[in-house]
Amino acid sequence: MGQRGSKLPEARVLLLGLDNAGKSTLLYKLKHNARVSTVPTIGFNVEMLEARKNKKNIALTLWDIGGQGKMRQHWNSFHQDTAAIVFVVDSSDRQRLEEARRELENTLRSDQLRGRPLILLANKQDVNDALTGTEIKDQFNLKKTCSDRDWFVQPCSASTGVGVQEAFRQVVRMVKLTSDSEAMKDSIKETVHYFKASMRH
Ligand SMILES: Nc1nc2c(ncn2[C@@H]2O[C@H](COP(=O)(O)OP(=O)(O)O)[C@@H](O)[C@H]2O)c(=O)[nH]1
Ligand SMILES: [Mg+2]
Repeated sequence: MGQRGSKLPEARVLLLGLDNAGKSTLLYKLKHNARVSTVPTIGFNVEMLEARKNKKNIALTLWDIGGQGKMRQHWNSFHQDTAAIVFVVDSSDRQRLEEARRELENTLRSDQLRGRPLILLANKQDVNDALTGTEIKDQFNLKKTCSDRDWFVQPCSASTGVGVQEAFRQVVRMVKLTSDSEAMKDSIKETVHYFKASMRH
């Protein structure tokens, strides 16, 4: 009769973004508040973090899925039951910004991610000349792409830790718990809306 029995409401958070964006660094910064040297993720890393939401303890499971080309085809299998999407961008890599934008748009097209909140992390803000959160928001045209979901842009540096706790708090705030009746109602509404739309075709 230990901890195992006391199951907390759990929310799955997907950490997505191109390879080298800083997903693994961010995950370990959050988990251990430490700087660790990461290796390119093959497969995935997962960590559980506890938080408080609506006066309840909840457990967030953060899934850091390998961003490399050959893993991307598996992203879909991770989409099910996702409560929030965290998309990490390397704000200092202007050359791959367009690739990141396309990747995000593809991700958001997934049926299983419909209506899920998006927290976009404009990472590597410690690098000179990095694009600001606002610049990335505009370049990604988030207002338009995310008209059907809650979204938020958080500038941060996974290396120095600046903005990382704020990002986590924002995830907790925006995450939809399925045990939370309001979120459940939203999710039912979305499903009904979806069915109605597909009946018209
Ligand atoms: N300057 C800087 N480098 C970072 C930051 N976050 C990650 N990195 C570096 O970027 C590289 C890729 O990070 P990693 O977490 O492995 O990226 P992933 O492929 O998205 O998991 C590593 O060399 C990290 O040390 C950051 O905020 N600032
Ligand atoms: Mg990684």
